[in-house]
Amino acid sequence: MYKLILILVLIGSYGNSASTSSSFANQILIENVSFVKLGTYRGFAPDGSEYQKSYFYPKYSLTAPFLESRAICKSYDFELATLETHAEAQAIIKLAQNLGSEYFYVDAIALTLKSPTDWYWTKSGKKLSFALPWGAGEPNNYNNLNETCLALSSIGFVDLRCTLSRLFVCQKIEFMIPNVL
Ligand SMILES: *[C@@H]1O[C@H](CO)[C@@H](O)[C@H](O)[C@H]1NC(C)=O
Ligand SMILES: CC(=O)N[C@H]1CO[C@H](CO)[C@@H](O)[C@@H]1O
Repeated sequence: MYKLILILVLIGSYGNSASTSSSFANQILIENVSFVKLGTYRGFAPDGSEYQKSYFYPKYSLTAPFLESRAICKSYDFELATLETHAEAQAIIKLAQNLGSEYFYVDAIALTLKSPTDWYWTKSGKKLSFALPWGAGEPNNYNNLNETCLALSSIGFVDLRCTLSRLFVCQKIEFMIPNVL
């Protein structure tokens, strides 16, 4: 119940004002999201843990602002995608290359505009520990629009204004085997 209330609050504050949908309509939309599997990645985290996750994006070109994307992933027991390593970041860009020129939110936000390194995963609060494969000229804080959210595209990562409705990638961690040696 608590979770549902949180989602409604987020939708209320960040609902897509470009459409005529009320917050009630958005609430129904959340209940009817279906996802397409983008792919699976298996690799090693910096601490040596081996992990596998699958990525999903919303069907029917469903787009949402950053916070709403995060809430939608959560309401389906996913989380907005995080990336552990440069190798994983490159792999997900490669997967996105099949999808044309769309932008997909992932879970990071910037504390400094145009900084390629001052980005944090909102899930853990941790700073990115590797260099992101940015698109050419990115992050650029285009038109000084306060682009503090992170998205991936077929040409690399970009900074985006968090209130823009875009596609997004949710993840499901399938296993994480600690490195016990
Ligand atoms: C960007 O953020 C600054 C500081 O919060 C604010 O003054 C400015 O109006 C914002 N610009 C836009 C385009 O939202
Ligand atoms: C408003 C709306 O579209 N609701 C639909 C959500 O999905 C269920 C199951 O397919 C439908 O029965 C609802 O009509």
